[in-house]
Amino acid sequence: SLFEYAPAPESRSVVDIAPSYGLFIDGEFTDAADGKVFKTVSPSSEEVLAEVAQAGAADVDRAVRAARKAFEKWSALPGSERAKYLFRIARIIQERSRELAVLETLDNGKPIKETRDADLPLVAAHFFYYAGWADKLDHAGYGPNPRPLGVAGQVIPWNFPLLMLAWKIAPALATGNTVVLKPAETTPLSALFFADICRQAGLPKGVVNILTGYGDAGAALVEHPDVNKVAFTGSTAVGKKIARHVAGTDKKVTLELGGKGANIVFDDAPVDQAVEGIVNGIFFNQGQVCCAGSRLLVQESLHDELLDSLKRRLSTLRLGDPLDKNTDIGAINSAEQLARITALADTGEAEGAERWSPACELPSAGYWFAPTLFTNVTQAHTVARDEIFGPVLSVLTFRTPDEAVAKANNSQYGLSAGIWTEKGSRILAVAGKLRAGVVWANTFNKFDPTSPFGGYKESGFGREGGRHGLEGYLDV
Ligand code: TXE
Repeated sequence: SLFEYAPAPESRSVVDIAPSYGLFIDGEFTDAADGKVFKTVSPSSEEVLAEVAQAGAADVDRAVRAARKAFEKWSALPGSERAKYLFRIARIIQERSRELAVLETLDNGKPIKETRDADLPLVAAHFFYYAGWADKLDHAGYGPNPRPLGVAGQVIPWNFPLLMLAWKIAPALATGNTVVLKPAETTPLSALFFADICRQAGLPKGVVNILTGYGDAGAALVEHPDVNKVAFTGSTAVGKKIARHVAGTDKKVTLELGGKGANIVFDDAPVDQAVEGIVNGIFFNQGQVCCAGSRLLVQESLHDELLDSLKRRLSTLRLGDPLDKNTDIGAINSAEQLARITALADTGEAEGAERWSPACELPSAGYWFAPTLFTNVTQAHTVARDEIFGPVLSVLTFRTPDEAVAKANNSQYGLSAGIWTEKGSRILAVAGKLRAGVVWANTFNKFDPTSPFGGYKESGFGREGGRHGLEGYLDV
């Protein structure tokens, strides 16, 4: 199918990384106004991949002005014309998906199995999906002539660099907005390759602008007076800062923040299938996933059997070179993130939770963390409450469905949850009581561009994906 196209990548020779890259403003690659640059390294080897321009406030201003100018023409195009560009971008992404998968694996550290089979197919799927909406906005259920907001300032994280870009840029362009996007400082490369794809697709200048840089550039973008819409995915702390700023302006905002997803396993669950779902839920992308199933809630009567199976399965996971097609667990994205994970895991141990990891050798270079389980965890433990954003699973138990729901909802976050049971009626009853933006049943971490995604509580607000994802970019 269109959405599953993914040729098998093999080696890094399929991607040609230049020694240095500029900012992408008004259709051209350009140096930062003050000439600043920073290096991006491969987290699996600490090898410097490239030097990248570091945007400052003057560059933000230049990019926003380019986007504003482009907005007049872009928003006036018939939707069917915008759709053509988006379809073209989607097809080029498919054609270049082998190269992009290897690039993403190098810059992010995640296994090629994931970039090839999950990230890239989903990136293309988002562009196809929103291309399809561009000429049907009158029929989206928002009344006639919904109108674009203007210039969208978008700031994204490093865990799914190209996919988060697709989640942000595809709906913005389909609805007639123009974009200034800042990728995360540890993963700038795929966004710059995307800029090249925009040129290849003949996208009019200024419709998409890419500013590589740090949080100060993100803040300058969010605070620029000529930005009409802010879309952010990242930490809850920065999300709150952004919300405070936006509250004093006429900007629209969507925020997709942290999570502490509960994966609830009832004693009638198919154990082997549940074990695969638990592994996928917390070790996919080394657990650096906002909707990760980082809390396992298992019914008491199944606890010992499930934990035995889970430990056996974890002992078979292969950690190592992310470009190896057999690798299950890649590198942690940065030294900072590794330090955060390490500190939280140490806190878990200090607070008395029981720590377990399978025997596995960590490579000497790069940033690595072994898959880790915490058992004997109570709700008071830090590892049961804080987002760890790493390959660390906290195991809690429950006796009744009501207790499972109460524990799952006992979190500042409300992004995701999973339910494992043979009983359909129980799935519906429990799902309806969970305060989580997405609830999976007998599966986990399944994504689809047609489904809205977003959080309750401190996981943010607004929805991305699906028809709901259009709403954040339209005045209706
Ligand atoms: O996030 P930041 P970090 C969580 C996860 C992780 C923690 C810290 O728990 O351990 O956050 O990660 C830009 N104004 N998530 O430090 O700083 C920054 O340059 C505007 C969950 O990487 O929020 C980057 O592009 N932008 C999450 C982006 O924000 C600012 C994904 C995210 O970085 C800014 C990532 C500012 N003041 C981390 N400061 C998820 N929801 O999936 C930084 N940035």
